[in-house]
Amino acid sequence: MRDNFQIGIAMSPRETAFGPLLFSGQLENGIRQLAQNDIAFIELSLRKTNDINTQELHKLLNHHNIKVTALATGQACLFDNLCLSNMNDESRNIAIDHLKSMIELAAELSSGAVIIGGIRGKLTGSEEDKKLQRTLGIEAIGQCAEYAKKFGIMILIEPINRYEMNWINTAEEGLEVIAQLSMQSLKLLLDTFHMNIEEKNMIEAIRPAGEQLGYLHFADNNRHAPGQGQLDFASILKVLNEIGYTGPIVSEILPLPDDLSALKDTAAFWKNLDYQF
Ligand code: LER
Ligand code: MN
Repeated sequence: MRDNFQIGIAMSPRETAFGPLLFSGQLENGIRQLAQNDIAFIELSLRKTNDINTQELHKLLNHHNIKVTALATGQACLFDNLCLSNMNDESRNIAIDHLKSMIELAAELSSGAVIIGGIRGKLTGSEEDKKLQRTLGIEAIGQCAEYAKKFGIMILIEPINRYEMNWINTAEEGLEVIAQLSMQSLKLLLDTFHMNIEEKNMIEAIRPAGEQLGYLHFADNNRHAPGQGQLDFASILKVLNEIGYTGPIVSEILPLPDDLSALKDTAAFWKNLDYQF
């Protein structure tokens, strides 16, 4: 079963107040631990493109035989106010240019995807302003997806729960935007932590995504490693099998009780998996 997927863990090369990332500021240690625990993929959450030294990272990844699934981008909106729904044209264009550099970096790292989650930015102000911000944000996502085509990079739209984001909260809303833009380079990223808050029925929310599903974040309901909470991962894996999903499944989890234990909990979850479908 686990061979159907690219199993990974999300990390941040720089120390960050953004929580669900392991080994923040200790990338070398994190990569070594991935290799030692038989996990072959990493997702990198970057605030700036120069959070990493590409050549050094290449060496490290090659040495441990680890590949990058995707670059996550939310930190730029959270900490530097680079957000795609910004009504100010100049600020929004800086955010778009930042994402274009992320797309180039993803290509350099042979990573297949760039994630658009928190970098959308929260909609603010009057209802009219919010509507405009949404329209501008969707247009910006389209520009990124267009740019990504040249590099063979996938842009992943991630629905995020209401406490962190006020547009595209559910799988259905993500699929609507993907249908609206209708671009091959756009796919859906589903995160089980957010789904547990927003979806009426997680399984029935995953099913209609079908081939549009490009990526998954696995975290349990408490944002610990899968298997450390109450979510029914057997049913989730069953529906993934039904829709023929074979992409990345990345643990985006809190470093609890500590980084290494959370990594090992993820490794154990996949090692002990004995679901037969
Ligand atoms: C990012 O992948 C995520 O899941 C969000 O919680 C970001 O705000
Ligand atoms: Mn996520």
